[in-house]
Amino acid sequence: MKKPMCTLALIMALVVGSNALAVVTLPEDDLNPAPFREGPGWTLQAWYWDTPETGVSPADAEVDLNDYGTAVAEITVNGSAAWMPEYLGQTGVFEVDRTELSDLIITVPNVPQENYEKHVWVQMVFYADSGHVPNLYVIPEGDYSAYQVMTKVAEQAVDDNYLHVTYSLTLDFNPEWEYVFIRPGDCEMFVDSVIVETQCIPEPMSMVVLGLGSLLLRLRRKQ
Ligand SMILES: [Ca+2]
Ligand SMILES: [Ca+2]
Repeated sequence: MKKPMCTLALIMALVVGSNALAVVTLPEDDLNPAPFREGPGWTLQAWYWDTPETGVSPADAEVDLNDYGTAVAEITVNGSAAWMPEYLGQTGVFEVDRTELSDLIITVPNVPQENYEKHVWVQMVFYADSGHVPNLYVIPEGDYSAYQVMTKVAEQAVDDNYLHVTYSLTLDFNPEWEYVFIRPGDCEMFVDSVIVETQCIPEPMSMVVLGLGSLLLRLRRKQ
């Protein structure tokens, strides 16, 4: 019985070791990292839109730590929406104007398998008139009828105008991909940056089966 325990300890050490080595450093606005950062099934994608090259829509993630595909941020516009190189002291800002029916929609690909739970965590820096805070929704696999409202979990000022706001949501299933749908509350919103993190949690049973499977495989190779 000693051998399996040693193998298990080795696997645990490898997992813990590789996590401890990986350190994510983002350029800016990472004031409230997801509690599940760098856990299993985790993704991170971020947009800053700070240069004319990145200040476009749709835009691939500028920081892309998503093993399952490339996340895309798109400002959908009915009237007009504009990228500005600078606005009220922040660099590279997108205007998303509800009175012009514009929204910011982020598509996040994910692990293509059935899992039993999914976490979504969003940090956003923006300015809006009269302290308005936008509404955030998660739209699983683009099905608008299945939308879920994200909960605002933290808010802090980054300067006289801009707010850093954190939103969280846990789904009780795992869509293969989702929209993070950002809609200003009946006003203009000036978005400086968005950081999205997700985590798909495998079922406890399949974790056990996976663990046993790799253990058996290792034991077999040893023989
Ligand atoms: Ca900024
Ligand atoms: Ca920016």
